[in-house]
Amino acid sequence: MLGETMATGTPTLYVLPGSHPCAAVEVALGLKGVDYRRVDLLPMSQMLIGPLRYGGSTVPGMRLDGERLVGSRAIMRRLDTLVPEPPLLPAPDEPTYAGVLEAERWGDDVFQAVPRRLIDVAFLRRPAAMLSYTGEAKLPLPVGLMRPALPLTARLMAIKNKARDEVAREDLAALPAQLDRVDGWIAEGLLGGEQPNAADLQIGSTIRLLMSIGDVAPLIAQRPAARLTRYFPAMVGEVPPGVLPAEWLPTPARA
Ligand SMILES: N[C@@H](CCC(=O)N[C@@H](CS)C(=O)NCC(=O)O)C(=O)O
Repeated sequence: MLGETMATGTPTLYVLPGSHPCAAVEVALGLKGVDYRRVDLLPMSQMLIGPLRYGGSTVPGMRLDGERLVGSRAIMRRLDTLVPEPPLLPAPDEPTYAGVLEAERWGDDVFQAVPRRLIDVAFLRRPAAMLSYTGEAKLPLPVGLMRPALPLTARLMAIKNKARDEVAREDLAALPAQLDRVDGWIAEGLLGGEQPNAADLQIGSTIRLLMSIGDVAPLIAQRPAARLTRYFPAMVGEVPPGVLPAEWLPTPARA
């Protein structure tokens, strides 16, 4: 159902299978009861298609009548003006307003890239794992045709995201402190409420993707941060345990 402040048409959301900021926006659309058309893009094709369809080269992107929106935060802001209830941010005069905005910014600018790089490095080692993330996506190519292209796609994605072994090792070393920060925000009440805010969706979608990496999930599972995944449908896709070298992983005590 579309709200009254809505333009007339059904929005179109452009996504990549498995993309966590896309999952965040899809949950927000669902919370607000906005019907939308989803277009599943093939990895890397968004660089060609995105500029034409929604004016950007990353996903999520959205077309809303003539309006073009790029980026999960921009789409979240627009959804709040389109359909104000339930709001994705506290009211500006509430004490948590600035904190939620800052958590959302960090979730987008810093934390979002972590599972992207870790998964890219894992796909370089196990390209076939990429297919598990396609789930029910309506892709323009049958899976059988995609299979031979997986190793090259994995390489291109890793180059695009600057994902290399040493960067993945740094990401894993930094992860416990990042999870402490998320747990701290939950303890403060900025995150983890009954109704998710924009920061819950931004950070929760990243936690959910991180937990699809078999070697990383045990570092998170016992933490409050793991509960942020409850706003989302079950994750489709998995990198099996053992793909990332054991010596890269922080010891559970430090995680
Ligand atoms: N931080 C932005 C960018 C999102 C982003 O980088 N999305 C990835 C997929 S998770 C993407 O489009 N990757 C393809 C590329 O960078 O070419 C947002 O939240 O919208």
